[in-house]
Amino acid sequence: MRIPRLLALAAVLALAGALAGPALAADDDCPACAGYLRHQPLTEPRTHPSMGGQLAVTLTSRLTETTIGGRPALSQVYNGQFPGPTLVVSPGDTMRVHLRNRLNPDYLPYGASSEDPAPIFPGQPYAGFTQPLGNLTNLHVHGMHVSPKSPSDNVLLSIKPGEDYRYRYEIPANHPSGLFWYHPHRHEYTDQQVGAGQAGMIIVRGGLDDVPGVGDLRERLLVFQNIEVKDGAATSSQYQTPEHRLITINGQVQPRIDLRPGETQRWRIANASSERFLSLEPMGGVELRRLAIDGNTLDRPERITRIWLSPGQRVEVLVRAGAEPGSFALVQQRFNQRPTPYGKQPRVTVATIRVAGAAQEPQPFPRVLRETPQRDLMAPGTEIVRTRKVVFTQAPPKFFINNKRFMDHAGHAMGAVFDVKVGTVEEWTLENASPEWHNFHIHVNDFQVVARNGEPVRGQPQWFDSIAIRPGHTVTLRLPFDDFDGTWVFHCHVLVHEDHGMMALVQATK
Ligand SMILES: [Cu+2]
Repeated sequence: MRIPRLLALAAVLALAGALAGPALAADDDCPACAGYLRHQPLTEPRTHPSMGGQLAVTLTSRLTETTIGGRPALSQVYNGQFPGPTLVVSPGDTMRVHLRNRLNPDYLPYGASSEDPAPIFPGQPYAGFTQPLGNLTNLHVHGMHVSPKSPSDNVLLSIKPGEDYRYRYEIPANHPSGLFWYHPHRHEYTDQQVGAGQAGMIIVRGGLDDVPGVGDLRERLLVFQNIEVKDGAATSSQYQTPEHRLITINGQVQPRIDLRPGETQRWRIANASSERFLSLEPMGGVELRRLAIDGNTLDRPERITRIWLSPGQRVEVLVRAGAEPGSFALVQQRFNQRPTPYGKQPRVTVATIRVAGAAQEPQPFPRVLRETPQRDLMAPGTEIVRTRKVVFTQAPPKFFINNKRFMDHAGHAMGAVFDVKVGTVEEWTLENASPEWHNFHIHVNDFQVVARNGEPVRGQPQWFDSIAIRPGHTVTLRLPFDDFDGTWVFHCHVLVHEDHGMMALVQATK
C-alpha cells in the first residue's frame, strides 16, 4: 500500500505543478485539503439500477475503513462506501432496501437523551452540545412522495444494532423524475450518522432524461459531503475547526472535472452534508443553467452564476464550457452561518473545472423542459383551508419549533403536532426568530414557495422539499397534502438542530 500511495502522491504533486497558474492559485485556500489526493478525475458512486420494475438492495450500516480523499479513514458508512451506492429506479417501481444495522453495540443504549452529558470529542468548538454515539438507526428517502407508513418511509422507527429491517417503497406511477437521496433519520443521532457519511443518491428516471439537449448529454453526479478526519477516523462536521473543514465531492478532495471546449454537460448535484450550506461558484470557464430543484423539473431553464444548496437540497444544471481551454476553480463562497467565530465559513476551493481537448460545436440551451407546466398553487381559485405560523427559535443546545422541542422516541415531549386533511392545501409562514440560519424540510409532499418576507414570488413556480430561512426573515409556502395519510415530520435540516429538538409532527387523516 505504502509505495503505490507515495507514487500516486508524487504524480499528483507533479500534476498540480503542471496545472499551477492564476486560475488555480485559489486551491491553496483549503488548509484542510493538504495531504489528500487532489486534482484526480471525478469518479462516481457505484449504481444499482432497477430491472423489470424491481430494485432490491442491501445497505449495511457499519463502522469500517473507507476511503476519503484517497486516504483510508474509519467511518460509519453504508456498504463501506463514502458516499453510499446510487439507487436508480423508475416511476411505478417497487424499491426494496434491506437495512442491516451493524453499528457498534457498545455505544450508549436506547433512551440516552440529548441532554445526557457525554462529550465525545474533547475541545469541540460548539460548546454545550453533547451527543451520545448512537447505534440506533433507520432510513429516510429524502424528497420522495411515498407512503410514510411501515415498511415504507416511517422515520419514527428505531432499528437496534444487530437487527435488520426490510423497507419496501412503492413509487407512484406519476412520481416526479430527478435526484433524491437516502440517509438515516433516527432522531438524536441523525447528525452524527449523516455527518459520518451515511448517505447515498436515488435517481428516478424520466423527465429531463427525455428532453432533447439534456438527456443526450454527458451526465455527472456530484455528491457534496463535509467531514473531518483526525488520526484516521472521521467525526461529524459540527466538531470541526476551520482548518479541518473538508468538503468532499463523491468522497474526493478537490477533484478535477473535465469538459471539452464548447461541450455542455448535465450535472446532478446534491448537498448531502449534515449542516453545511453550499454557495458554489465557478471562477469562469463555464455558463450555468438550472433545470431542476429538489427533484422538481422547472418549466424553463434559469440562468444562474452560483449554485445555492442548503443542507439536503439537490439541483440539476447544464454546464457549458467556453471556447478557451483552461483550468478554473469551483469555489464554495464565504458564508456566515452563525454569529460565532466558528460559524464563519471561509471561501474554499472544492474542485477544478478543466476545459481541454478537441473543441465541440456549442449547442443552444433548451427553451422548454416540460410538456405540461408545473402545478401552481398561486393560481386563482386555489383553496387554502388553513394558514399557520412555524417559528424557529433556539437557546443552544436547545432548539424549538413553535416553542416546543421534539425530544425522544419514548413518547416524551414530541414537539408541535399539526393535524392536516389529505387532499387539502395549507399556507404556512416560516419565521426564523433566531440569530443563525435554519433550513425547513418536510417529508412526503413538496411545497411551493409563494412569498419571501411577505413579498410574492414572481416568475415560474418554485417547488422545493427544503428551503433556507435567513435569520430574521420569513418564507411563505403552500403545501398540498396529496395521497397519503399517516404521521410524518418536518424539521430543520441543519441536522444538529433537528437532533436537539427542532422537529415537529404532521398527522394527516383522510
Ligand atoms: Cu436549524
